Amino acid sequence: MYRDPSIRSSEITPESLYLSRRALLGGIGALGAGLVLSACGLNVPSDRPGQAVAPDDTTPRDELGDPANSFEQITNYNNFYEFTTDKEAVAHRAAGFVTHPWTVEVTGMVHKPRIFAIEDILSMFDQEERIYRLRCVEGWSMVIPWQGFPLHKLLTIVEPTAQAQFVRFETLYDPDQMPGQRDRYFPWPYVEGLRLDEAMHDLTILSTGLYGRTLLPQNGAPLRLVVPWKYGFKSIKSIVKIELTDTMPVSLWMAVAPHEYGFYANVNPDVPHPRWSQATERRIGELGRRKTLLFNGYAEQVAALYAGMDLARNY
Ligand SMILES: Nc1nc2c(c(=O)[nH]1)N[C@H]1C(S)=C(S)[C@@H](COP(=O)(O)O)O[C@H]1N2
Ligand SMILES: [Mo]
Repeated sequence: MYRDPSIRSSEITPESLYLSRRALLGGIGALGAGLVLSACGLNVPSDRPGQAVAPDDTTPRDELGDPANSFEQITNYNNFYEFTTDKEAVAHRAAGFVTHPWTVEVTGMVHKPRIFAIEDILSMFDQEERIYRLRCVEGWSMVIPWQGFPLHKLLTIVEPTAQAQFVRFETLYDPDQMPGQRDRYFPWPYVEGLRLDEAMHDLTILSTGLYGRTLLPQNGAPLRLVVPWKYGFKSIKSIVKIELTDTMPVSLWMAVAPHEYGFYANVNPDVPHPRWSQATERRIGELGRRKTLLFNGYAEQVAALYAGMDLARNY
């Protein structure tokens, strides 16, 4: 790889590597035991989510012009309960997580069920860059430059049958590696689900990397879902199984607290969580709060999926 000899290696951040690569490529710039839980959060987020890098005109930006969070922030402030509920300890606790060999079984109501090795997935699908906002249901957000590919490409290959209406995703179950799974309060493994039309939407991706680097364990290596118009908990990490079904899947959070976390979980400033408002959010690295956007700012692309639906009832 080309290195500018005037830059000391200690100054080469993942962002600068990523940006130089982009430039080379011509790219542009109610709860049991009375426990009170929030999906993905036991505590109020702290204010030390990793080092910020002041955005400049080389910083990747989303389509609204919002600058991406730094690699440091994105990889050191995580929700991944299989490792720990402490957001700033996930990176350390997940460091030795074995993501190779890895297979993803795609099964259920499909004509061509298949077990993909992660290498197959990486070689079969071109990796695209998608700079998306991620809004956690707890009230914080980031902008993340993902690499990945649309889920519909994988689903098309396995050919869903006419009966298939939903897609159910499962994370690895391995308490030896994921000590959080010894916590019997949660019905492991982590499960999430989408309606088939949501899963086929072009904004819905399977991610394999960020900032031009292979995904790290804390971000859901080697393969995680990203659904940018839904609360972050829908974006399930470290997926081992994808099942097409005619039954609405029950996600881990629905099982734990059904009146707080529904199947849809679309970002919506007008539908408060039972215990807090969703009208505003704290962008990691910013002071103060900003207004939360309907469907996290992706309404133009996705509102039609929910035409005629009561979004307060279908939370
Ligand atoms: N398997 C699994 N997937 C998960 C979670 C989790 O605890 N386990 N947390 C979710 C939540 S609450 C959020 S906000 C995002 C955070 O993704 P990030 O750490 O990559 O920013 O991952 C989601 N995916
Ligand atoms: Mo979250």
